[in-house]
Amino acid sequence: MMQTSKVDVQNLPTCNPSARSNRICKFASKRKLTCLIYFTLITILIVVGSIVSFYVASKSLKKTAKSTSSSTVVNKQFVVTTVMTDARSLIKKDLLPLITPNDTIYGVYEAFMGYNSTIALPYTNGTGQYHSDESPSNACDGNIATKYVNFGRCAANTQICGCGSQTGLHIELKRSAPLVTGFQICTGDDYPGRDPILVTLEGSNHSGTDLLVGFSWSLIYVGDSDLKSDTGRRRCGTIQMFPNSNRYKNYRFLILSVRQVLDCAQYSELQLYGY
Ligand SMILES: *[C@@H]1O[C@H](CO)[C@@H](O)[C@H](O)[C@H]1NC(C)=O
Ligand SMILES: *[C@@H]1O[C@H](CO)[C@@H](O)[C@H](O)[C@H]1NC(C)=O
Ligand SMILES: *[C@@H]1O[C@H](CO)[C@@H](O)[C@H](O)[C@H]1NC(C)=O
Ligand SMILES: *[C@@H]1O[C@H](CO)[C@@H](O)[C@H](O)[C@H]1NC(C)=O
Ligand SMILES: [Ca+2]
Repeated sequence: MMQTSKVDVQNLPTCNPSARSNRICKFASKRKLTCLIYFTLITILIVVGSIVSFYVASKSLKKTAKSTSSSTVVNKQFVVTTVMTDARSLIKKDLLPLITPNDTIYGVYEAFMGYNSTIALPYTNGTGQYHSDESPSNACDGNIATKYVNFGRCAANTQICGCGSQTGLHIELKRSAPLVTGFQICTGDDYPGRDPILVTLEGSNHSGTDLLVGFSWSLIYVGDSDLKSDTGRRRCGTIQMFPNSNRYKNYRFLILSVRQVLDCAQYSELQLYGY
């Protein structure tokens, strides 16, 4: 759950009224209650999504999972877990890292799965920008010592519920449309509160400015980043695997929530895995 203990939620600064309204949060800083509702809704969404995708995965993978088909007395949860483990160990050994430093990366904000996004620019007045020394390409340079910092619609040093969420990047891959079946993200050098916790991954075969339009994107994954328990700075979560049968040329990775109410989201690396 969200940790808000270090932030006085009653006395959060008010939001910039000129900024575009947040589709799911509506500037939840106004009230602690609204903030709680925001995160409760997201949590429900993730739980339902996870259950559905695990159910679908277990159906489609049952044929290949010989070890479980012979079991007679097993509860459903056990079958699902075992099938997924088998599938993961089969898939993982041939996985390729798909992003290279030659790929084109665009930072975005005001971005939510299925909706339009806005291109983020280098930090000027601190609103809707990424840090000029900590640009989107830092997330895909293969170097854990460099990070990508995005303030979303917030100004630096504000602490408003939702800062850093609805930020991210989209990538135009140089390679021909791969099948992505996993991703991995790594933490930055400081502020555990900025770590992405819930994330989304979408794919698209559109190009150019169409990639800023929500309809261009199809959802591939919504859920955990695997950074929920903080294992330290400049550390990577395990590869998060998911069922997917659609190849795409371009990918959009967005943050739904970060660990704490702070001014931004940050991560040192994002890698996609597949074939
Ligand atoms: C990046 O592009 C350069 C120049 O086209 C090429 O030499 C290099 O092999 C590419 N690197 C990767 C990792 O694809
Ligand atoms: C920040 O800069 C952007 C682009 O230069 C501008 O559109 C926006 O109004 C500015 N915001 C504030 C709060 O000054
Ligand atoms: C999304 O972008 C498209 C193309 O610019 C625009 O026509 C549409 O109105 C936008 N939708 C929203 C909800 O802003
Ligand atoms: C995207 O394009 C690639 C080839 O460019 C194609 O193989 C793939 O099926 C397309 N994806 C979808 C979902 O249509
Ligand atoms: Ca990096």
